Amino acid sequence: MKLLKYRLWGSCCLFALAWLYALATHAAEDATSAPEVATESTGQHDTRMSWWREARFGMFIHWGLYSAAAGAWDGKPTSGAGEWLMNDLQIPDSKYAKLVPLFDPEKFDATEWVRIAKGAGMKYIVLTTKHHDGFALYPSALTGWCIKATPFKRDPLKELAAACREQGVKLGFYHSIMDWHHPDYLPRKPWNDLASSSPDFSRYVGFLKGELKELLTGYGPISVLWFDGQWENTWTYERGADLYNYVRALQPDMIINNRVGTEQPLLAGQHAVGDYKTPEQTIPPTGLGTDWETCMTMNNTWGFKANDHDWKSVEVLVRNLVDCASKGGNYLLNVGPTAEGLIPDASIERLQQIGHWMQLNGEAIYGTAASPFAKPLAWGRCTQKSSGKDTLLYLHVFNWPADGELLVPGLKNRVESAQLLPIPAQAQSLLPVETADDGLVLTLPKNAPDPISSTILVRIAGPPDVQPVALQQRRNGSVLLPANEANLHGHTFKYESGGALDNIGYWTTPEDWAEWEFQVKRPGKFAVSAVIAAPASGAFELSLAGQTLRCAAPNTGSYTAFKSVPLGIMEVRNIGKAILAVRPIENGWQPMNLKSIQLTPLATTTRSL
Ligand code: FHN
Repeated sequence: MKLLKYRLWGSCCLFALAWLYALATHAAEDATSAPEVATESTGQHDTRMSWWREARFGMFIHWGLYSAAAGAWDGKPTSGAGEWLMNDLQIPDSKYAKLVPLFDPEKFDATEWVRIAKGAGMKYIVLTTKHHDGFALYPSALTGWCIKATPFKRDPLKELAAACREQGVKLGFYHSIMDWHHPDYLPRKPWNDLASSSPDFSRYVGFLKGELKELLTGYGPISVLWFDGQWENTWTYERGADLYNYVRALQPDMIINNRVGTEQPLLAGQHAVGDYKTPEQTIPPTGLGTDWETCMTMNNTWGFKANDHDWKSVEVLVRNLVDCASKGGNYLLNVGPTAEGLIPDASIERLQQIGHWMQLNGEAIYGTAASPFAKPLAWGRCTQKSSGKDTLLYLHVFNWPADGELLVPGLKNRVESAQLLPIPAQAQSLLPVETADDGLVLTLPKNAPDPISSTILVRIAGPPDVQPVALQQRRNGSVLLPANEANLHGHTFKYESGGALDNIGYWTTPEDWAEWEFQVKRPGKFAVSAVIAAPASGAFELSLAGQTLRCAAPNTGSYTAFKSVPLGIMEVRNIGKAILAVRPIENGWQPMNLKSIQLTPLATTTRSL
């Protein structure tokens, strides 16, 4: 009996020692003093970022236990994103666990996934190793809430890492700071029925670091660490800075996004932590003055949802990629594979078409810098890269000019050459270029090589020299007044840019009005038209050179269904400055998006300027 008591006493002591050691270890790893964020010289930073800036285009993969739910629970579809099912339907952890036996991705083929990404022109992949539900997609030694508990006894991260190495694609890991399952995570979710009675957030942070150590020492070089779920108030500046240092020490060449840092307001002496900014589901109107990457879904969900068929068109996706690059950013486009391990066909179809475009135009994206033009161009976007003493300007033409003349506004450089991509191996196919007082005018073939975005490579001498220019009448006498050149008077409406957007939007206040100032060299009568998108018909007034025109904006079906609408005839009698204004009509006004106003000279006055 005595022996038994001693054994019992002995094992209690051992357990207590082990617990104290674990506490000490986790606590030690959860240093919360305000550490100096890992410092490096600008040159070292640029070296570390260089492959990422060259890449411009990556694949985001949201794959986890939630994929087995496919966006529904007990037959009830969730209205939110697939990976937020547990939160949105307040599913208790103990019930959510019924997904575990359903996650058995027998059709998972890492080589195929990487082939699809590479074929689309994507240079890196970022895979969710753990999303907010806390389920680790790899066999962790720190928790049973991981892939070991499922029927799938392989390690998808190991297979993906090998496939990425094999095909020369960089591998990144997404890892959520927020954890709806771990008993020590705070704030505790009310539906977490497994949480411990005495949660210890520091112990959770020690666990989080333990997971990251497994990931950053077990799968070879990891190129990107994509943190997320940093917005709850338990995640402080100190913890973010400490975690940044911690993971940088494990893989010094790795790039870490800004979501490692807290969302709480920074205090004096604190600065944003992380190597790049991460706008989500939107493309900023201009660059962000630092490295940035827009992440975006192809439909409306990150994690797979069987009933989400709202897929973006290839046109929108390609133009988003171009738009990001033209503003000095990357585009991280998401796929949400099924629990079987398959990327949805609709995603694959789009990625294949994007890949075809990239095969012909990729040089205009990879390794490029932001446009030298202060504003988006009326006909599309521009990217650039230097070439010896020259600069290569890549003109991405979304809207091919009907009259075959493309104005590159304000560009003053000498042009060495201008030609369409892809450059044919045989004869030179140089485009005629003329210098006008408002920029360069390229004469283009009648048909656009690609209806989504055609690329013109213009080699100019020296760095770009772009001067501000007033809007002018074109040589064929027409005048284009684009949204981004409007003077906006009001506080509600604004110029929207990003992806397919290039318009005056949020015009919900009839007091707001817009005007354009432009130069007329040859007066005369003009047919006036506008490119408008509106979900309801409304009335507005045009004024120009002392005349007014009451106009009807049609219901085009939506704020993105743009149509060219004839508005009427107006006359400009004098050479020089003219001002055209658009004002809503009280009572008749309905919000509309306005892309541009066009003045086309009537036949009687048409002759080349
Ligand atoms: O809550 C997540 C969401 O599920 C998804 O992972 C996106 C992707 O960036 N990040 C968070 C929302 O901002």
